[in-house]
Amino acid sequence: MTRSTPPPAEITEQASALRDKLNDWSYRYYVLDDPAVPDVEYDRLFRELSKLEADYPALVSPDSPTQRVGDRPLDAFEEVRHEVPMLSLGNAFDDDDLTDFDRRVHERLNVSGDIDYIAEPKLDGLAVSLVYEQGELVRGATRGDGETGEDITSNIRTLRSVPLRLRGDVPALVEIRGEVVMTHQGFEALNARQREAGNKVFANPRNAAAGSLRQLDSRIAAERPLDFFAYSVARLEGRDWPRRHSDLLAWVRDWGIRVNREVRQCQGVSALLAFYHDILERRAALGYDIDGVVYKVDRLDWQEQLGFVSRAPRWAVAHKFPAQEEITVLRDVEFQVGRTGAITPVARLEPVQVGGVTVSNATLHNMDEIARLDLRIGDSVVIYRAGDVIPKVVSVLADRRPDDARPVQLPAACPVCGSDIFTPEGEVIARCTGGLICGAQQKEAIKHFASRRAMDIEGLGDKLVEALVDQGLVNHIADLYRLDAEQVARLERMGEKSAANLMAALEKSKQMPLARVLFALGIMQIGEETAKALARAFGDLNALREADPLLLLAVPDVGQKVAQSIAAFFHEQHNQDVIDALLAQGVQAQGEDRPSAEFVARLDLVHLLVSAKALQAPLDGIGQTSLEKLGAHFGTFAALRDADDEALLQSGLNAAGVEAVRRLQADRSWCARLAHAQAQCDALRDRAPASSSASLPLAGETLVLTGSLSRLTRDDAKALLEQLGAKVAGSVSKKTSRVFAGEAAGSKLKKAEELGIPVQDEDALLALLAEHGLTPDS
Ligand code: I6G
Repeated sequence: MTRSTPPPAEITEQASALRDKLNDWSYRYYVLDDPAVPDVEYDRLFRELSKLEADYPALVSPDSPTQRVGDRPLDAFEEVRHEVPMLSLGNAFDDDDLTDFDRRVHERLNVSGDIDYIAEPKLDGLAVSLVYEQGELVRGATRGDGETGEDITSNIRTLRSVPLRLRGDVPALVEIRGEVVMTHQGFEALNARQREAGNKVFANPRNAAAGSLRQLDSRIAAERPLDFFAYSVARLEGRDWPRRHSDLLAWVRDWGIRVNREVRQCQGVSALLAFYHDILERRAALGYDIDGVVYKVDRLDWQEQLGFVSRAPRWAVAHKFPAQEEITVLRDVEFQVGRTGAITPVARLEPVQVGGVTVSNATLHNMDEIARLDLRIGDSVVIYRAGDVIPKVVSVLADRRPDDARPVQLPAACPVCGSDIFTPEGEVIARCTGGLICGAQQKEAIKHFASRRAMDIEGLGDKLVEALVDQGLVNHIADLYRLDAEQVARLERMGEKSAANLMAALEKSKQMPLARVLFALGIMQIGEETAKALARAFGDLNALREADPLLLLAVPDVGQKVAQSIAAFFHEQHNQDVIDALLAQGVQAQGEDRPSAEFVARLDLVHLLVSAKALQAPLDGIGQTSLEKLGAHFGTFAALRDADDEALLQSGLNAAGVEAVRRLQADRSWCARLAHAQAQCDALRDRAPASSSASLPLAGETLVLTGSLSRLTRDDAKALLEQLGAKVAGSVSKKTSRVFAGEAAGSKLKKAEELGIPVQDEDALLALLAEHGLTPDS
């Protein structure tokens, strides 16, 4: 197919049907608040349409839902003159202001009795104007100064809650006004992404929405979680105006544009006040920031009669809520330890009222955030509190900094257990390394240890762990094995039988394989797969717990972060003590006892040097090829350490390489470390089996299991296949060699078929296992 290939009629129809369906689903989702299908189904059809449009570019229409991805960056936004100015609203700050407003409306209209008002939340976002001609979105603009705004059409087109084409019976022209906001959820997710990418984080959702709408590159705007809510119609051509504002809002909805679901008709001031208090109470749960509510006289003829005063309508008023931002003083920063060992700085503040609540603490996330804010103790800070979200420090008022302001420092030791604090390479969150003994982490550590995929201690559920710790019977995992049946039986809701069962389960868990025990220790970054790889490589716990990170880096899939996390864990004496206690209680941690031949084969001098360089040894200016030459020439670190210039040149190094090795030779601590690591490698090599075991029957195969199996669990199937040397992956890719599909297999099966990967059923799987002497129960 080429760009010029005209689409066949049935393809054109198919694309049109897909577009209609997607637009209809968007309408159901955004306007009716009644999703027709799960998101995955929307995404599936969306991909289908994208594919058709990619194959036949002539099918692409400007109002296709696929045309929301953003366009080329602009140099600047064009100016837009608003034909009907975008005015502001007068404010009411209390009940008296509101009563005055209602009295003025009565007086001007010269009417008595309750007035019909339309009330709705006042969203704290950015006012925008949307112009639709013959139903098609032709322009989106910011408010600007009310007279002139900026043309942000390309950004507005990326918002899924803004239809590119109106539905139903549309007027020749309509200009709709409303607010663009970012939800709390969208805001938190965006800031998390920004933080991760080392980009600027936004102080509040309003700033984030404003920054996103003012992106000259609409592809960036397209990735920002922005939402639109319409609140009025400014121009209407080709049809008569209705009688009421509420009729207009109903039309807007029918045209497929979202109007806030909280809009209500209220008669008289008392109904307005009831609305105000109801929304104020539910403010936190709305999911987006609001700074008040707006009341409008419903009858449009009355609106016209009332007119405007100093650029604000006399027929509407904004009833303001207490502010969500306040200024206060940072008294101190304390550090809290989370259940997973994450160390979080917390701001202790001079108490201040924010949004009607007294705030004296705020989160600071991590040390990078403190550096970004340039925060010192004693500073005046701006606090933001969105709904029931924990308040945040969003900025520092640097010009108010007192002379005695002090910098914030991360403590060297965990404030709960005194273990070292460690910030993994490339991460911003500092962590306590006392995973096994830290009081803040103890319950989580024990629950994880007992869990099914770890030590699988049946009967030791979360509630029982809580009770054991709360009663002081267990402080760390090794204490579990010191429990006796009588102590346990005395606990609430435990009887002799349950206690005896628990004792039996604990006894059974002593025979767990090394990989399970490693996983059960809850070392940061060590999931089940890494635990298996470590167990396979080292074969026993003692070699592993002493290993230098240089050796750990030779284990498949272990990178610097993981290696440093393991080393930090075992470096902590408390953790070593708990492991000793576990072993003393009879926990076996059974491995192969010997390191694997493949692992040991990797532990040569080249590996040590390459890893040392990665861990910042003074080897700058020497590349991989030269390190390989050194490894091949000298064989051991001892030989390299003693080499003179001549020997180094003989190995094939150039002058810069020689200089680099000289620097390494002069670095006593690196020399000692490399010598020690070399000794560890030699010891492992001595214990390794002579030949490689890579000749397992399924070595080199990557398999995927999908659907439900009836004769064995997927976990068991995985374990058995791995015993035969296969890698069992979680998703299908080009690397997959075959797929075993049980009942009701879904997307993985489909993908395998698309990629032409062989698919077999459960019988074939069982036959394969049986062929190699394995049965589900073996
Ligand atoms: O700034 C505003 C927020 C909400 C408004 C507004 C509104 O209605 C819910 N309505 C008007 C008429 C104006 N500003 C001028």
